[in-house]
Amino acid sequence: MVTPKNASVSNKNGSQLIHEPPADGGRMIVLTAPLTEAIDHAGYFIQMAMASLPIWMEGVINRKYPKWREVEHNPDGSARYMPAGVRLVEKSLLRAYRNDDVVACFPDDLHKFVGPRTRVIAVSTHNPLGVTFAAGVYTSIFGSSRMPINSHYARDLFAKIKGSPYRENFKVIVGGSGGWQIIQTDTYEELSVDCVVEGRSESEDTLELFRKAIQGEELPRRVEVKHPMERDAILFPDTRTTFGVVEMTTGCGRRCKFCVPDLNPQIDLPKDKIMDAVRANVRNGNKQISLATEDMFIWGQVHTDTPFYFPNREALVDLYSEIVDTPGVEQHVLSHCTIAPAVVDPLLIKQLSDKLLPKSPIHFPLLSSHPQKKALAPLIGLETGSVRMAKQIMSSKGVPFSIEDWPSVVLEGLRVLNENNWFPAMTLIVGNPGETDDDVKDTIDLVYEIERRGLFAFLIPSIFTPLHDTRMEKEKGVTQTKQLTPLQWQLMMKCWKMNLRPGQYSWWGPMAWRVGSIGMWIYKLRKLNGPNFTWPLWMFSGAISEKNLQRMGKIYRGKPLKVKTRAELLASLKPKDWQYLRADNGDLPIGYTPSPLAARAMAAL
Ligand code: B12
Ligand code: SF4
Repeated sequence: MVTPKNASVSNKNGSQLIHEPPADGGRMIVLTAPLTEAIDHAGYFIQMAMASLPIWMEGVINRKYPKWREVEHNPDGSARYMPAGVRLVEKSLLRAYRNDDVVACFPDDLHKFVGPRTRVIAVSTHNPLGVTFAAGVYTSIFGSSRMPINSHYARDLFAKIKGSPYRENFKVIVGGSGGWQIIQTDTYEELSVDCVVEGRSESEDTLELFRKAIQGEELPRRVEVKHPMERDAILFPDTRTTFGVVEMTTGCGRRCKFCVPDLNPQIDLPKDKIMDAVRANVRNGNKQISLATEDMFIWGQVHTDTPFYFPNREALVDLYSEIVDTPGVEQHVLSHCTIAPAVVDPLLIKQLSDKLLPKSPIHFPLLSSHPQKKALAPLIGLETGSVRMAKQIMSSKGVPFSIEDWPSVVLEGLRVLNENNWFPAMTLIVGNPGETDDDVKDTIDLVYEIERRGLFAFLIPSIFTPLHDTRMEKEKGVTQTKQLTPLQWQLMMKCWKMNLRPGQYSWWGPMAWRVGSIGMWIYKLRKLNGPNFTWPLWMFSGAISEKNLQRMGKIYRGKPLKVKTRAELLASLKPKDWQYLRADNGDLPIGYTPSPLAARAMAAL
C-alpha cells in the first residue's frame, strides 16, 4: 500500500506539481466522468459535436464556446452536476455507504478527493474511444477515427487516474453506455482500468463488485450485471444531472437488430419519481430538463391493453405539461422518439407543441412558424430508405404500419412534425451489411423526396458499426471511409448539403461553404477519403450544379417517390388495430369503431 507524504502529479505541460494529499485522506469511493461528457451548458449539440469532431478541430469549439471548460462546484469542491449515469451510481452506492465515503467530482478535481483512503475510482462514460456510430465516421472523414475531442478528454481522465500516486491502493471500475468500447479494444492496461461493468448500477451485483474492490480483492475484467425488471427498482437522481437528464423509459420494443437500448426491458417509469427528480434538479440550480428515453411515445402505454405503438395522448401531455409548468424549469429539450406515432396521432404532436415550444431553447428562424421561432428537435432513426434493407434490420420500426410503407411513414410523419415546428435530427446508417447500390439509391430517392416536398430534418448519416451485444454484433461494416462507394458518399454529402439549407441565408454563406469545402479537399480530404469522395464533394460544395453533375454521369439524382397519404396508411393497418385510432385526427378507415378506451377518451373531451 502506497501512502506518499507529498503527492506528485504532472500538469498538462509535463512539469511536476507537488501538493499535499487531501486532509481527510480522500474519499473511499470517487466517481467521475470525462469533462466533455459532464459539461452542461450550450445544450446537447456541444457534446454531440465533441463526440464527432477530431481533436485537431477543438479550436472550432473553443471559438464558438470560449467558456465551455468552466464548470460549477459545490462548496466542498465536488461537482455541482454530473451525467445521470454518475448520479445513479452515486445513489446506488449511498444505499450501502455513508455520504462521507462517496463523492462525484470533475476530472480536474480528482486530486482533491483521491488520497490514501481511496479504494475505488468509478468512471461513467458514454463514448470514451469514439468507436460508436456517427461519432467515428466524422472524425474519420476529417482525419483520425481514433481521437474525437471527447475521446481525447476521456483519455486525459484515464491518464490522470493512472498517474495518481495512490494508484496501487484503488481499483478503477468503468461503467456506462460506452464501457463496451474498452472491452472491445482491450485497452484495460493502456487506460489503467481494472474492470468494466455492463449494466445498471442498481443491481446487487454492482454493489458486490464495489465491496470486493474496497476489500482489495481481484476484480474480473468484465462483469455483466442484471437490468432491473420492475419499474420500482430503477433509482432516480436527487441531485443535479448534466442537462437535467431524468430517465423516462428503458428499452423500446421495436426490436431493431442493430440497437443496444432495445435489449433492455421495456419499462415506463412512474410519474411521481420522474417529477421528484425534476424538482431535485431545479432545487440544485438546474433550469433545464430533458427526459431520457429511446421513444418518448411509449410512456404511459407500456403493458396496458393498448399496444405500445398507439401513444397514450392524455398521459403524455399531462406528464410533459407538469414538467414544463414546474416553477424553475426554464428550458426543456426532447431526447429520442420514433416517427410512426406522428402519423398515428397528429393531435398529440400538436398538443405537445403547444406545451413544449415556449420552453424550448432551440430556435430555427428560417424554419419555424412559432412567433419566437422556437422549434423542437428530437432524435429519430430513419436509418434507410430501402424497404428491402429495412425488412432485414428493423422490420418493426414503423409499427403499426407495415415496413413495406416505411418511406411513406417517414414522409407523412415528417410532414406532421414540421407542421408543428418539430424539426428532428434523423440518423441514417450507411454501409449496412449486404447493402447494394440499389439500396443506397432507394435512400437517396427518399432524401430527394424530403427536399422536393420542402420538408426538413437534420439528416445525420453514420457508417454501420456493429455494436456490442446487439443481434448484428458479428456483422462486418465499413471500417475506413476509403471503402465507401460513390453512391454512399453521395448520400452522406447530400444529407449534409440539405442540413445546411437553413444556414444559407446570407450572400457569403454558400460562397464560404464552396470555397471552404474545396479548399479542405485539396488540402487533406482528397488523400484521406479516396477517389469515390471527389464528385460527391463537388456536389456538396455547390460549385457545379447537381443537374450538370448528373449530366456528366457523376451523381445519381433521386427519382420521385409514389407514397401513401395518411388516410391510405391508416386504411392499410390491420383491421384489429383500427379500434385504437383516435377519431379527432380524421382520415379514419371505413368500418372504424373505437376501442372502449379511445371512446371514453373522446367522450371526456
Ligand atoms: C441523454 C443522452 C445523451 C445526451 C446527454 C449525455 C450526457 N452527457 O448526459 C447527449 C445528447 C449530449 C448525448 C450525446 C451522445 N450520445 Co447519447 N444518449 C443519451 C440517452 C438518451 C440517455 C443517457 C442517460 O443519461 N441515461 C440515463 C442514465 C441513468 O443511464 P446510463 O448513463 O446508461 O447509466 C446507467 C448504467 O449505464 C450504469 N452506469 C453508468 N455509469 C456507470 C459507472 C459505473 C462504474 C457503473 C458500475 C455503472 C454505471 O448505471 C446507470 C443506471 O443505474 C442514451 C440512451 C439511453 N436510454 O440510455 C443515449 C446514448 C447513451 N447515446 C449514444 C450516443 C451514440 C451518443 C453520441 C455518441 C451521439 C453523437 N454521435 O453525437 C453522443 C456522445 C456524447 C459524448 N459526450 O460523448 C448511444 C450510446 C451508444 C454507445 N456508446 O455504444 C445511446 C445508447 C443512444 C442509442 N440509442 O444508441 N447523449
Ligand atoms: S426504434 Fe430506436 S430505440 Fe427502438 S429498437 Fe429501433 S433503434 Fe432501438
